[in-house]
Amino acid sequence: MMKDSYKRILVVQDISCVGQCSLTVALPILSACGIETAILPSAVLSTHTAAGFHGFTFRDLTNDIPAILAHWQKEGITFDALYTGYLGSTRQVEMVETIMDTLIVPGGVKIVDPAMADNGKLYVGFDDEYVAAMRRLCARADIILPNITEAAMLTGLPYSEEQSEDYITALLTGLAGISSAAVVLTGVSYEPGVIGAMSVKGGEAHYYGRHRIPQMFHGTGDVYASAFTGAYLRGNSLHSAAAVAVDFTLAAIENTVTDSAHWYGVRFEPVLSKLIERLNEKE
Ligand code: PXL
Repeated sequence: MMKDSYKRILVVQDISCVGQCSLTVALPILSACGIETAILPSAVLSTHTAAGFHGFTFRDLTNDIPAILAHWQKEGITFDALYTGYLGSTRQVEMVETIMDTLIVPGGVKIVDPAMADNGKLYVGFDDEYVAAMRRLCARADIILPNITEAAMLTGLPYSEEQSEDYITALLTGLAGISSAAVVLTGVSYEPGVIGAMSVKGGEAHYYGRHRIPQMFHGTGDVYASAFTGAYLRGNSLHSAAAVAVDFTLAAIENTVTDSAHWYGVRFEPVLSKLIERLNEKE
């Protein structure tokens, strides 16, 4: 890899100590992609909040963030890119806006995964106020990575399990109304047995789908967003990074289906080498 392609990204999301999501996924994937990764943990949880674990702990780190940002500013620390995911509070969303204004180099890409909902429902702990704040954050991003549920909530359209081309077009039109960001819409399935991502930039839309594994897995949104971010920062176009991330997420799922005891996340680590090889091939 050429030295000047080495980038430092700031990732803002929670530490779910156990459960293969958020920072325990983003850090290894971005490191594998050859990107220096700095973190701002939004909260510390004993596990993720999804079904399966019970009675998770939640330490909101919102009050620690102003002093951390002030220190970084004093040190003159800046970042080439920003990637945000699950945030701990509505107030944190506003703090991320401050980060966008003060700590990201001019021209640095700002990627927002509005990680807050799936399967038609908000994650435990989020409310309409958080959705409204996330809508404002998406308006300030360069690239947003919603799933279908998040796109419906951001645009105020009803959530539909039926995904006609008209419905996807309506979601994309709605998103264009709230943000001029490029969009990678995940979980798009136009025909049974095929699922993938629709990437849209400057009026040009690409769909990339692969065979669907008929089972739900937790944490795949974070695996997808992290692989997308890594591939994009390594110089792939939006459409190509969206496809690289579909293939990587599918490989991680395929590496998990055979292990029925592994219900809480996907076993992505053993397939990281495939992602590394794929990114190296292109250079
Ligand atoms: O994968 C998204 C995510 C991130 N962080 C926490 C979560 C979830 C999804 O449920 O609970 C804490």
